Amino acid sequence: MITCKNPILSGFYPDPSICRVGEWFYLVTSTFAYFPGIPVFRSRNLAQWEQIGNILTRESQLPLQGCEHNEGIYAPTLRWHKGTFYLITTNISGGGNLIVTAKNPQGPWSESHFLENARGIDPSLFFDEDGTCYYIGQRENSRGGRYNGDCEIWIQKLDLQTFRLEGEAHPVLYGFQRNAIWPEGPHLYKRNGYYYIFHAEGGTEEHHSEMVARSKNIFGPYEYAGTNPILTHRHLGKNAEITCVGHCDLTEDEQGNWFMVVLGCRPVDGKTFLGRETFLAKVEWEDDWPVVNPGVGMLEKEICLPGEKDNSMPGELNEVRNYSFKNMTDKKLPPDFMMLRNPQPNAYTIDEQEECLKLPAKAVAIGDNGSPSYVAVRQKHHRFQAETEFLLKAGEKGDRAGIAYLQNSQNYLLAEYGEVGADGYIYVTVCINGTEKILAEKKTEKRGMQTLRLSVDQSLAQVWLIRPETEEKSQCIIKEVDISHMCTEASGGFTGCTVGMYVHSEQKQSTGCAQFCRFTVK
Ligand code: 6LW
Repeated sequence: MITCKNPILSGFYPDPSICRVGEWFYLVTSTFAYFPGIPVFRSRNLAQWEQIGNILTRESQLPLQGCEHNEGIYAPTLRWHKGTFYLITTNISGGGNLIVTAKNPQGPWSESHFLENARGIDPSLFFDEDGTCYYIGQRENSRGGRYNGDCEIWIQKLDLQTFRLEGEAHPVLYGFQRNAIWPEGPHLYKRNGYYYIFHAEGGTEEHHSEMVARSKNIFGPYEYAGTNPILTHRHLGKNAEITCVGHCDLTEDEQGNWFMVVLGCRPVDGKTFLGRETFLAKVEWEDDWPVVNPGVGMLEKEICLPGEKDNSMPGELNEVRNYSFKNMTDKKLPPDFMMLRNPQPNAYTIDEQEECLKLPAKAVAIGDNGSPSYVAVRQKHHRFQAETEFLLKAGEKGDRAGIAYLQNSQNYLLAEYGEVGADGYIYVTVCINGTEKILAEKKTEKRGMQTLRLSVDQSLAQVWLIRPETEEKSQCIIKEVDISHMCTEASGGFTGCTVGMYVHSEQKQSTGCAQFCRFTVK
């Protein structure tokens, strides 16, 4: 037996989808405007997960130019059939529903095959026993009406040779008929002669829930379970430890045990900074209906799994993430690093000689709709410190480098170093709903190598200038920044916060850059 801690993926990992091939489970989540798109993880015991890559790694697969922070990649589904992995998702701002395929989940993944005749979002695939592939998704209700949550779940045959839907589209489930909004995130399974549709409902916020319906015929009519919603935390209130639970995907292990991955949030004092995270629950079947975490009916912080601890896999939540850019012979960023939209080939360099990550001072600011010099990881804890050691090689007046902490293009915090004449300055800037405000501007004693630290404790942040050689000389630049505006409840949208290295220039064409030799999050 092994104890599994929830969430299994902490931080911004929404819309999880899972599939198993032999002894390995694979898991993917959505990524919106971040690049590369769709991280892929593997696990043998469902408790310990290792990121083995990203699925959409090329601009040709994932055009994100000009997309808003909450556009780009929506909910994906990962499936395996006869030796091939299929990943289906929606690029909401760049071509709609698409499929990529691979023999190995680590890649290489194919170019995107856009499904020209598939409307809507949240696509999923189902392979029936005879090998026929079906598309199931959510779309605006064909009965007309505005896109106000009145949607339907529909199914259609899909030809995987031509990537075209074939035959008739069958709407099978509607929300408004039952006074429910946003039926979405559907997945289709077959068990004991029944087709099952699991789908989310109520919107991805605090009314989120998971429903199930079944039919002997793939195109319905589907009958909802009398026990619906089979999973929700909405009755626990907005201040429950885990909220917004819904949007699940199921898997069966080699012994025939069933599990679901599902998204949920962990607000503190009504504020969510970590976005929607991935949780695991057990599923059992009674009278051919699913029961989630029998006897409990909700997500649990810990669940007991049948497997064993896997010593070849990383621990649970990485408590310290220490990235040094020395000896990086493959010159590629670790897979958990992300940038925004479509970074150009020269967006970063790993400089072996200087043993650093080099980011150019670009005129694209973090709130702009382009691809700024921002290389980030997800916030995984309510309290954390992000620290980086870097050298700014200013090319122009107004070049700055440091740490950015980002919710979206309207809400962020910057801790930066810049030079004016012979002097160095530390700047702390906050952006609330699109309005930037400088909170601190402090002269430093020393130019050259800088170490900046951002400390976050729920909705409060501090910025420090660290003197690694004499810690007592470290200087608190600002002691109490209110970052409440960075929570999902205030900013809206689908993503959690990220934190990373950031370089910016006020000038259009700076030749400046910053060399980061270390980035630590703990
Ligand atoms: C996802 C959909 C949703 O595709 O949010 O609110 C979208 N519902 O199911 C992005 O996560």
